[in-house]
Amino acid sequence: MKTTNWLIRWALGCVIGLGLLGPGPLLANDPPAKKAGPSADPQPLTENDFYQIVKLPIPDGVSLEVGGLAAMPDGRIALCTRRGDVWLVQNPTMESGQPHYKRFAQGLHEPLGLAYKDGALYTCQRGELTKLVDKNGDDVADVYQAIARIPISGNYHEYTYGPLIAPDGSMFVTTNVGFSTPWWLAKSFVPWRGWTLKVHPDGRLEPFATGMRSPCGIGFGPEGEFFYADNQGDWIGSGFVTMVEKGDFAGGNPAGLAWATSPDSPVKLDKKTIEAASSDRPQFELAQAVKELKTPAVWLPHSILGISTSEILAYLPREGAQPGGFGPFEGQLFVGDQGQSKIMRVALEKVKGRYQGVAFLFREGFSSGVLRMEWASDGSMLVGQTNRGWGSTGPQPFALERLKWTGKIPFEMKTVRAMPDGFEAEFTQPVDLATAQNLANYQVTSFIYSYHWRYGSPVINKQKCPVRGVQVSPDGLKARFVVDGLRQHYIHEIMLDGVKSATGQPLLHNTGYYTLNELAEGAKLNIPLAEVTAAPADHQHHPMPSGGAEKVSAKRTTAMPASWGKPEVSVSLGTRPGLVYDQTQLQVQAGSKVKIVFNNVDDMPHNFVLVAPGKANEVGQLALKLGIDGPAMQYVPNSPLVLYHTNMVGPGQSEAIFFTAPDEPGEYMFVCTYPGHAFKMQGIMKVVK
Ligand SMILES: [Cu+2]
Repeated sequence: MKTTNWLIRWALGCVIGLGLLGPGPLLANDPPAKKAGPSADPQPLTENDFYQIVKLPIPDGVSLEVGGLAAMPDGRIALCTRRGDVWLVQNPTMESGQPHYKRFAQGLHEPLGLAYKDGALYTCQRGELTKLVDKNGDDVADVYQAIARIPISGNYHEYTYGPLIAPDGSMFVTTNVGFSTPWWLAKSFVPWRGWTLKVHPDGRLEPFATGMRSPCGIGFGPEGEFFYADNQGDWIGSGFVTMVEKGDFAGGNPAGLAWATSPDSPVKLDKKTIEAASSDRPQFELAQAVKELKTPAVWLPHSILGISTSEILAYLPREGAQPGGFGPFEGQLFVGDQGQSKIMRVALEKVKGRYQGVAFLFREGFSSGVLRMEWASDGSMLVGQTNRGWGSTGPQPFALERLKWTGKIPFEMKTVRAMPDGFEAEFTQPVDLATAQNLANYQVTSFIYSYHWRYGSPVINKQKCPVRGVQVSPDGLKARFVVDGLRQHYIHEIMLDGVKSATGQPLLHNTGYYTLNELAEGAKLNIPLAEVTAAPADHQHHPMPSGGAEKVSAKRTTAMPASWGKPEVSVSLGTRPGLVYDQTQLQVQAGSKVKIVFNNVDDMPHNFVLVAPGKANEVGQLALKLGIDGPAMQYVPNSPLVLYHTNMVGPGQSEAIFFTAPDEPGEYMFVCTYPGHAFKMQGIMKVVK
């Protein structure tokens, strides 16, 4: 009976939702066949109830490591692989049987972008923007024409992305910096590395903007502006998306400024000005003095909303596409992530003429690293994937999948808008009034990252922001809440755990990250406000990763137990550049007294976490789930799978730990749980009788 009632309410909710969003597709499927639990609430739905991942078969023997995707007017999809091939895929939506693959071009140098225009395909090889033309209609390129040379030095990290073709026929191309010493430190060895370039139809290169470090993601914004996404690294505390205009120093990595003195450079900024500003303070402080430095429109907090930002795909009205055919998020951006095999959703707004907005997790669970997304002819999203040998949450080395909206509306924060005294969340379905009016269901925490030459950044200046009042709109689709202590330029984590839909569903994703570049103006909410309760003190302090022994637990003993006399096994374990330990096979006797000295000679923090056999990836996943609490917890999850661990050990530091080896023989694993390292940085500690 309950189930039936709920199904009716659910269906009603959907119809209401669709009605409010204007004409939309009819429900593609019946309501989910899940039964309501013993409580009055229905079983929580999952991402898969709303957006389904459909795998496309790939021909045997083909390493389809997708580097670029381009929709063709006839419904086919063209894709290039970083191995150097271009394929045409017929029937990618599998409406009439299996997809059919035809190799269109080969022998290209790591193409990482693809675009279609007027019967030709365009791709960026490392050192060239190339036009591919099939002259005789046999679906094989007969002409490989160099449109423009892109300078390369030969450094392994000099990827080239694009093109993205603008309405005027010019093409945006972005260039990765090279890496020098230490191995991760960006360097622009040749002109226009670390830049956005505009290539004109006559092949002329126009330097457009710099600050780029690893600009894998490029795309158009809501009004056709050029947007790009970057990856965490030196000078870049976390991934982000931002709009780029000519003359911007938009990413913040100064390597490309090596060419700012060139007469062709639209960015007149002294590289030394930036390098001298390296500090533990946030980027926006410097941006107030340096007008070219553009802080991100929207940050994607590291390890929470990805670790290696990739494609930007706008969900805008398209010719031939049914409005709303991919669900209720029109006007927003989808942003991929390679390392965590997932897609984020970014809702932008302009405040005082400048873009800012909120980012949410949208869909997890792809088979490999999400590198490229493109719209298929039926309105679904094609997702091209590769882990590039670096590893990704999705375990496959490559995949081509399609993300399909089921026609059901997930209960989500559709967007969050800045208000002069807080935020307004807009929902995809009406809320349940009782839970939406409960202030305890609103948690806001603000934080930011340091701007410095080191790799990445801890979360700094974290602060709890008390929520003091909430007003729900009469239609139940909006909740405006008053937040104390808003900070301009900061990321505000907005967690609405506990807010339910009128049909009793929890939010599919209950947390958004709003980058508050500008404070909104306008009327404040005139409602009685709750008293401020003291913010918990633990949110003020942010220990940098260190080898210090400030907190020694049962799993981390940094002084030899007095009863030992001396260790029975003493191991010195180090690190090497490229996310590896210097040894990956250790062996100890069961029950023996072990001392491990972990020497981190690398230039980024690492730790040593001994885990149960086969559990390195799982523990790595748990570490990622720590979110913005990760740094303070040394990225070590509180889990029985963790047996012993060091703290995060900074570059050039070391830490010794003492433990008794397990009694049970087996192949235990050790792993570094720093976000992004766990899938690569692993080893085995064999425990023998
Ligand atoms: Cu590590």
